[in-house]
Amino acid sequence: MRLYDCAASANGYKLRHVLSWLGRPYELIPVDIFAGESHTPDFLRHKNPAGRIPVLEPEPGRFLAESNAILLFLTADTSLLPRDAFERAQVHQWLFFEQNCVEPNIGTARFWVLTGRARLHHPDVLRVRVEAGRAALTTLERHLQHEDFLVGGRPTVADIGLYAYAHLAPDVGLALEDFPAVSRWLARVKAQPGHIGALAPYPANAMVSAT
Ligand SMILES: N[C@@H](CCC(=O)N[C@@H](CS)C(=O)NCC(=O)O)C(=O)O
Repeated sequence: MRLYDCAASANGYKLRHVLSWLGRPYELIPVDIFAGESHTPDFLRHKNPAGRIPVLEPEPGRFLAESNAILLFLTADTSLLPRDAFERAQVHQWLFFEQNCVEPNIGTARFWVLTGRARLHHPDVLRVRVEAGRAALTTLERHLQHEDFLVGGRPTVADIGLYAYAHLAPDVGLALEDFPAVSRWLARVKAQPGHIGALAPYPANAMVSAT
């Protein structure tokens, strides 16, 4: 099994996290997305027509993109994906929420801030993303005030999917102290076996210069 990935990607982090949690061996194929390696004709034709990582190659010649689709594929038939249809749908609920409300806001704002792209936009553009990220954390806080994990009172792949960008919120100025139930949940997920530690920083070729 191969994972096409970039060490600075939090979408990729989800997959490295779940693969470590499940103890599944894999070959990591680094893709320099900042040098255009995910937009070559071969990558677009065979790996992901969207030109993005992460991409999983579970067997030679079959490629799957979209981090949360890959999470669901990797956890099928494991204890991280509930067998009960309703609980499974709740896992989907949180993974859709992640792609709709968390990743495009906290993830995009963080990318802009940490690579110098924030200054290329009107300040309101960044502010809107950060405030939408705050709203997403508020949603999580409301749910986690009453739950130890997102679904069914035990760790599932939903926790892995949501952990990736939620734990990075401080990078865009969203203090986790303002979200105590989210903070306790992040610590609970981090304490599970297979935790992989910090995400790599953006590489030098991701940065935009000040001039
Ligand atoms: N919704 C996708 C987003 C993937 C994505 O945005 N990947 C970024 C890195 S985190 C990427 O490959 N960017 C390169 C590009 O768009 O050219 C997922 O969850 O996998």
